Amino acid sequence: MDMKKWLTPAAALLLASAFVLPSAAFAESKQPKANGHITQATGAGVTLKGGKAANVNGFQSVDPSHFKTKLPKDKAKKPSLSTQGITAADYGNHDPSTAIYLDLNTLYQNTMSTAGQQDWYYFYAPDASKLTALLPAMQMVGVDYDLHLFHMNDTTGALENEQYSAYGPGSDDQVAMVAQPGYYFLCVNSVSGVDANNPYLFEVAQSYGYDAAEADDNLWQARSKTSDFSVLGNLDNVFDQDWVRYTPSTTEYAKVTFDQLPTGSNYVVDMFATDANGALQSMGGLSANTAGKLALSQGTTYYFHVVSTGTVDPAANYHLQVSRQTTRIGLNTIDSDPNITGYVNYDNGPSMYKWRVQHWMTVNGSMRDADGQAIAGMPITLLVNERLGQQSANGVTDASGNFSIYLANMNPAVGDYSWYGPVSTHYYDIIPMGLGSPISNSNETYVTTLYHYAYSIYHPF
Ligand SMILES: [Ca+2]
Ligand SMILES: [Ca+2]
Ligand SMILES: [Ca+2]
Repeated sequence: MDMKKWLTPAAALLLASAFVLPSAAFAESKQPKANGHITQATGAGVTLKGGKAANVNGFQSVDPSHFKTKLPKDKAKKPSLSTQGITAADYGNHDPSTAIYLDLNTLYQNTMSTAGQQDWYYFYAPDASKLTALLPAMQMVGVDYDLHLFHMNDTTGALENEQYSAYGPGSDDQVAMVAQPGYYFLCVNSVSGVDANNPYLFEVAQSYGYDAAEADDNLWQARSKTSDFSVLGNLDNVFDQDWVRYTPSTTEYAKVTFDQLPTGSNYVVDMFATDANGALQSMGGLSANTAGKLALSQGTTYYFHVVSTGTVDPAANYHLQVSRQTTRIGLNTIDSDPNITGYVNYDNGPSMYKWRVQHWMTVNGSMRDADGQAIAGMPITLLVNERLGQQSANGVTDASGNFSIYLANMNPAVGDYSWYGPVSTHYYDIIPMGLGSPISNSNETYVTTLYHYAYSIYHPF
């Protein structure tokens, strides 16, 4: 079978990033075009949809004996590939009881007659295996068909374990199911528009040697992970897509590693963030044996999507890891009113050096990870607990991870403490100051104390 004639080209895998991507590994290098799999999440704007309601009555009223009688394969109703551009034939298979028998690993085509129509098929899985149903996107603008896959309960005849793929117009649909021997049903549902002149193409592929996370071939089948996860999986067939879902419980700075790949493989992992409208926004991707670091926001759902852009090696695993990285905020200098600014000691002990401030202050520092790598574009908040109230100001790290935060109007100090100097007595407060970011946990904020200068009184001797 020549898969290429019905595979859609991959869309751009890399779009503008909404996230901080400090590692060169995340740079906008072109990903190779996919040609060995169906690409369904074609970049930004794939809206998450729930499964479309199909023929609910039909799901529960299947008589298995009816289908067993059809086991001599009803080839007469099978669309013939020799008839390319099949005309708008209506095979009348619009509910489960009129489903047409399919062979596995065989490419079919059929046409929808009217919008809202469902076409039903069934097939037999002779052994324990993985089933992958494929439905390339319709080319007519706005026409959207979805896929629903069911196992049929041999005893009751009910269609169970519905798995679906409900990507929007222009996106391929694909859904997988780990199967035991038995009958399975496939519904192609025209959920938006219809193209009565051009057929839809579809196939149910069978594969073995799949990983433990299957079936995970689309968003709705994505495996949910918690913080600091590591996945060992494989691509068991050329269409296999492995989706992982991750919603951080706290905002974090994470390292994404994609390695231990089969020799010579062209596996990639694409990353997406779900926006406020539920649409996926591409964050870029990683090619083989690379890693990158990025900030992940609390409560945002991220998806990781592993595919091959070439061949697959079912015997070899890939490794995908997302691990939280520690971060560190460093203080360089604090500038303040020129009359008092400096790093001074108001005590006899060498450990009592502090930055002295009055009227205003500018805090200069940097943010880095445990590897010393600069963290760019990260908001930093400055908090100062003056004796007369708390103040705050904000800044953002630059490309080198440096920040400079200006606090314009400080309150007067009270003068809790005094220091007897050679010419005058200085009165001042000791006040705490902190620096933190959304990705800093409590151990990773920077906290120190300052001398908040109040006034001095001259003494001649
Ligand atoms: Ca669809
Ligand atoms: Ca897999
Ligand atoms: Ca998969």
